[in-house]
Amino acid sequence: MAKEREIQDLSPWEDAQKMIAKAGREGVNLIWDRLKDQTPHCTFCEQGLTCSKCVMGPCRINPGGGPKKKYGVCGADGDLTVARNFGRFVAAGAAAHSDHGRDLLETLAAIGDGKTTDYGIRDEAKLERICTELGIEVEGLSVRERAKALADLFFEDYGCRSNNVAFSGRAPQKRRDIWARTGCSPRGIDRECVEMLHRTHMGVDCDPVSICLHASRTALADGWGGSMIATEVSDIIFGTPKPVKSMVNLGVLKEDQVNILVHGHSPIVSEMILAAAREPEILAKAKEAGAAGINIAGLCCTGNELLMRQGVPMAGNHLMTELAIVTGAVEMVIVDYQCIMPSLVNVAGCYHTKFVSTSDKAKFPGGIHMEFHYNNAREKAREAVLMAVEAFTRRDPAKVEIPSKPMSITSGFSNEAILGALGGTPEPLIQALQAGKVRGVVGIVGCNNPKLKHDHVHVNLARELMKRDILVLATGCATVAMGKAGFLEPEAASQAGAGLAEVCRALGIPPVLHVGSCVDNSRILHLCAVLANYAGLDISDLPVAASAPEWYSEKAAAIGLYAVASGVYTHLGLPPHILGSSMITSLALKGLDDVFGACFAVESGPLQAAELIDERIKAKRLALGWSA
Ligand code: MSK
Repeated sequence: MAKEREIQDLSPWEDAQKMIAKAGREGVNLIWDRLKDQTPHCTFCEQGLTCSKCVMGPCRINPGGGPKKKYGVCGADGDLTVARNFGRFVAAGAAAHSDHGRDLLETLAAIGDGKTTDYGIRDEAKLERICTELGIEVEGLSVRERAKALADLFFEDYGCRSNNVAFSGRAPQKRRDIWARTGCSPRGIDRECVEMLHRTHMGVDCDPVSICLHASRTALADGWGGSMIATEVSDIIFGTPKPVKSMVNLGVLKEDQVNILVHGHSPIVSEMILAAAREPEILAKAKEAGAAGINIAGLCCTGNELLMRQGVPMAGNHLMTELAIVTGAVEMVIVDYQCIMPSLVNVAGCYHTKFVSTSDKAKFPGGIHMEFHYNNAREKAREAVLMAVEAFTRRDPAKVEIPSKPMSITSGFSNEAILGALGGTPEPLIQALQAGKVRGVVGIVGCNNPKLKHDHVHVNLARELMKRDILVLATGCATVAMGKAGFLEPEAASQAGAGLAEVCRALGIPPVLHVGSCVDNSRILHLCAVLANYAGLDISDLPVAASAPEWYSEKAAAIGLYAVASGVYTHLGLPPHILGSSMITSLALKGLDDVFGACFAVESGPLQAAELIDERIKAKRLALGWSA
């Protein structure tokens, strides 16, 4: 069992610390235990210098180790090996986001074709707006016909397009010119991912820089393609978020209720679970089982989706997923895909918790698989919720510990909500930026990583940026950290610098805005484009930055790269596995600035990271002729 001091070093939060201690007492193996078992890591892998892409190898490249291991069997050197590995890493992330987007698209098409009654269009105005934006003539078309036409247009974006993905037209012309000049204009989403696999096959693209540029193109196809489609189509089907109150941390679990945690990324399953849990007949069954009700709470990004649109409380982020089950109060964890640790099946097995998977793409041996489709989702959701009700009767009260009181938060800041708060135009934000009341805008996004103290960099970086009058937009697992720290309430304006505090108070908004899940980083891209277009600038001219302080996933790498390729300076708390190549490392930290007007910075200290970001914002402000 970890000692008290060690536990405090793992996470700053009371709920996490208590559950790590409980897991220790109850013999539950956690992510930190496994990290310890895996440490020290292989230094070749850490540096991106291993290759197992063909069976002439596997090879370990030692660029400085004399001729013997300088090259892989095929002759690839360290730079090429690192580039190939990184290219595939980014493509996997782009594929994950974009395949999530495709599921939303298939649901939209099913609505259009009249093949589902479980799903419909909740935001008809947004459907019309996006159709019109993308050149679909809506006059005379029914809602279903519009849905079908939009789905067909987006399906094209996934294919063999040789022109650009539809939403890339949102980017400023100057940005699109850069993409065209550098061969990075994103074409079909699947095309870019497949081409990356092709290029990195042995004997295809042997130029590390060329591979990195294609990685940027692949990432752009995610940001302006797959992720943006996922966000916009989710809004059309499930409603565009508007400010909503909710709660966060493990205290959102209810001792007297059936607790169901939704985990993963897509709202397709979680929205149905929520709807089923609100049905009177199902609630009656829960009462019969002795429960006061059914409590749905979120984990990770499907939690963010439900929180943004429905105000459903958040139980926790990535490093809290095992710990949520350790409370002994969770009847079911129901998942779709991405960021679901396979260990959850084992942790659930230590309690009465049912672990249910729902997608044929994401099966978990030892769990229960219930396949959800657009034509059976409501029925399957009812079945799943009733299974959780039954599990409630087998809960062991002696094992239940709900460790803290929940924190209140405000969520739901879609771009529509932000622009709405500004009176329908970006002008007030541009004016506040120009006047230096808001000195800049930074997106703090992404995951947790057990190599770093849980949420420590998220919280301390955001605190420092706020003090410096920098507005923070948060997505993904970072949002939970912000909520637990109290930053997602308007009262947190008291912790901001005078200028930002004044703007927040005038608008009644927090200094950290919850803007969604990880695909919703596309909202931030879009907002940057709206600001740049309005001001007649490129995105790289704006005093904006991004940060993924505790990232771990391939998806986060794709996000970071599409941010940089879109002109947004991006801080990472940990480096990707590229340090084995000084050429790729200096391209990431410096060279990309010459290509895209933005580059990466790596820094694990929150205050140092704030300093780097602030320096960049100052430089952008001065270049615009604004005060630093
Ligand atoms: S869930 S990708 S740990 S943000 Fe989107 Fe959280 Fe990162 Fe997964």
